[in-house]
Amino acid sequence: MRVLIKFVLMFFLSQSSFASSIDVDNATIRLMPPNVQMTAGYFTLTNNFNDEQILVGAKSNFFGKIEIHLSKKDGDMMKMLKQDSVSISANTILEFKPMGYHLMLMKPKENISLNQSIDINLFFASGKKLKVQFLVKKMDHSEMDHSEMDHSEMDHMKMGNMMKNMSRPDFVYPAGVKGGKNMMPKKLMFGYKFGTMEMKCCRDGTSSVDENFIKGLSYSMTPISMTMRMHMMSAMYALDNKFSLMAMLPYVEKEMEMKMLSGMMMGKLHKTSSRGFGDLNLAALYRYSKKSNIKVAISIPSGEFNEKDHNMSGVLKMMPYPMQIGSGTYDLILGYSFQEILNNWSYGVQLNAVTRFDYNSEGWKYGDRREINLWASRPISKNFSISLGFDLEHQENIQGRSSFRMGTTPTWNEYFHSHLRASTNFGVNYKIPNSMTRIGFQCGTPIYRDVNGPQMDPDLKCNIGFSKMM
Ligand SMILES: [Cu+2]
Repeated sequence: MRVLIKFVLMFFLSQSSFASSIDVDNATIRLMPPNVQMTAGYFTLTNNFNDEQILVGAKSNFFGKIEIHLSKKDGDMMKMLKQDSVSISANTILEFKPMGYHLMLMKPKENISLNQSIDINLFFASGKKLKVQFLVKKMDHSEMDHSEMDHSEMDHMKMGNMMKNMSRPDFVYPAGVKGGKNMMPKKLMFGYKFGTMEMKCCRDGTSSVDENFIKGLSYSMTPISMTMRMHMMSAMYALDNKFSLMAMLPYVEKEMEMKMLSGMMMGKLHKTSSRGFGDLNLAALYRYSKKSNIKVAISIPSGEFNEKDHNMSGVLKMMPYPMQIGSGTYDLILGYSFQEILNNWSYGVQLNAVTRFDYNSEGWKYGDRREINLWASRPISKNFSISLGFDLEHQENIQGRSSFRMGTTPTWNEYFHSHLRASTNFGVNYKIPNSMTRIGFQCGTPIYRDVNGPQMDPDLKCNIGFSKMM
């Protein structure tokens, strides 16, 4: 009995002396929207002891589960790490605050309301506990931590996974795949992509044809090669978790080498070139699910479609369809992207369809286009990933007829533009450590092509892309 009294006495004494030596101030719980099943608790902890105190956990009748977390910046990402304990050195103050240590309060028994006070017990390694009254307050969301994100449909573990995924080099699509991926809400992202395509003459059906074939079709000129370079500038802003807006503007450079097949200048080579800003693309992205999104875009005819250059005789002439920079038409672009990120690899698919409704003022339009792009990526280190891809594109013929059309070269023939082409692609993604900048590189070469020709056809297409989240 005496032992019991002594024990009880000791318990109360130590309890009270303990409480006076550890002070908790500003205990606050962040008010969350009603459907959110998770929030965070913050407070200031003062250790007046002459030795360190170790916080090992917290419990409350109000929450099904409480964990101690530490938010940490890892490159461009905030990560939350579960802590088994937090040590508070002798005679120091430790702040539990956004972007730092916090209590992760999960599975509330009922909805939390403003100014409600909730008791939470803090447990220390010494075996003591401290009862703290927390007050529910509205906190602004300017600080970036987990509560800024939408918790309504994901639990903490999934969110942790998402953040882990976003810091992976293969989170961003390979450079040859079109952009358009929902990012963090209220974030602005800039992108620059440089693409190049080398084309050779010529191909008809599934086999290549030479200049004699083209001469046999009574053309007096043939293209020999063509190079296309595109500088694509893009900006994306995420309105919220569901919607993002995107604008893309290309600067295009084209060069074509021609050869005279008959007449006085037979055998003569000639180069023509065109350059300028292409068609502006305005897109809305809608996150359809956690792994997929839908893109609806309008192509605005900001690019020139009556580019001229000097011909072999030095006369300024309208250049054929493939050398034009813009389409001259308002076009609808629909896209769908899916990406799944697994433990040590990821894969994705993207579909794109360009539909052109109207003819431009010169009386023609480019054909519709359908594309499918598949890829699989694998991180080979923290910052590098490699990818293998496959794409299939179907391009339709030009419709209508330009009033400047000439019968001298196959590039002016509206029926020599449709093709079905399959390519394999290889790519590398690199995420600059501790930065928000990513670089991607991808090259592809055709493995199957069936063209309406004679038509020029690419041997190699390469893209290098940069993106930076602000
Ligand atoms: Cu947390």
